[in-house]
Amino acid sequence: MVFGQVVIGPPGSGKTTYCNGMSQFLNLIGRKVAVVNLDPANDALPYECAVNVEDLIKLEDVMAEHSLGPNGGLVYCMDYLEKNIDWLQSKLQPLIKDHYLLFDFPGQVELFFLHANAKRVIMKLIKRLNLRLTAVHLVDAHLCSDPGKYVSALLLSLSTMVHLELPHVNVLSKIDLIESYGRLAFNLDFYTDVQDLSYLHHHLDQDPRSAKYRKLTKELCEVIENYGLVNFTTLDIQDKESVGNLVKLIDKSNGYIFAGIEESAVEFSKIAVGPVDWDYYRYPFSLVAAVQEKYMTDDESLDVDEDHD
Ligand SMILES: Nc1nc2c(ncn2[C@@H]2O[C@H](COP(=O)(O)OP(=O)(O)O)[C@@H](O)[C@H]2O)c(=O)[nH]1
Ligand SMILES: [Mg+2]
Repeated sequence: MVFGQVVIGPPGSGKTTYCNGMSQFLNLIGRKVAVVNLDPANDALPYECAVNVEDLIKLEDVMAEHSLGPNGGLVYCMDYLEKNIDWLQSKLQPLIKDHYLLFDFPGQVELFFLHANAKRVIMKLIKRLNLRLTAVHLVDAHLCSDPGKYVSALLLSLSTMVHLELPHVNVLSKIDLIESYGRLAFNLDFYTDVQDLSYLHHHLDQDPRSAKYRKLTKELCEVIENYGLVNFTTLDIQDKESVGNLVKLIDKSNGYIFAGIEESAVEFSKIAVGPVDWDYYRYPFSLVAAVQEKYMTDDESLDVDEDHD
């Protein structure tokens, strides 16, 4: 069984930095990590990547050749990757024996809540290579500083969860910068726990641009609350404790914490079918003797064998 993470989120939310930091952290705790760059426009990679989609296709070439803009170009690239899934599979095959995988995806969010090709790439890999993947969805924490932007982050997170159908962890990234955006309208746990969005309405009214969409925003908040799926954890990629807490969550979501359980299940079944070599169903000899002494006369005494027969 091979475990890993699908790292997604809007452009600039910190995906590439995350893959770099996360791979170093996982190395430190003894996991062999392979980072797979699936962003065909990811220039100047800070990490050493085990597989690079740019060896297959480059966004720049696609845009020039097919007169496409960056968004159309990326949809084309994902389509091309799906058609050439055998190429990716052959590159990953030697790694899956002993590596933990980190997939660095492009930031075009519509690839993950609208188009089907990125999802199909992921699903094919899961099926062919028996992967256990968690989607780690990064959203810049600065979106919390504006109620309208926060609602759009919630909506994006929800639609990505529903579309991808993977174990999913939403992350407010760059949390170390949150104070630099001014005082938040609520405590941080209001934004992470997503408990009662009705408190946002008052703040939305204060901005004339948001007030215009009051009814729409209210309805959207209700949709988000009715699903009850979205919450966030926070991340400062430079803080080991913050990364460690996130690793624990991800390990729970994709089952990494149960990775050794298959072996122990085999061990357990060996014990279960084997002969019982201890008398777990008998009263201990000392207890029987005590009962004897208390309730019975000598000639009525229980016949207790030395070897507990
Ligand atoms: N302060 C801070 N900056 C970060 C953090 N994560 C990413 N960044 C910065 O955010 C910018 C965008 O990051 P990048 O990884 O390229 O984002 P991507 O487009 O999602 O791959 C870079 O300048 C990073 O240095 C973080 O946890 N804290
Ligand atoms: Mg990137």
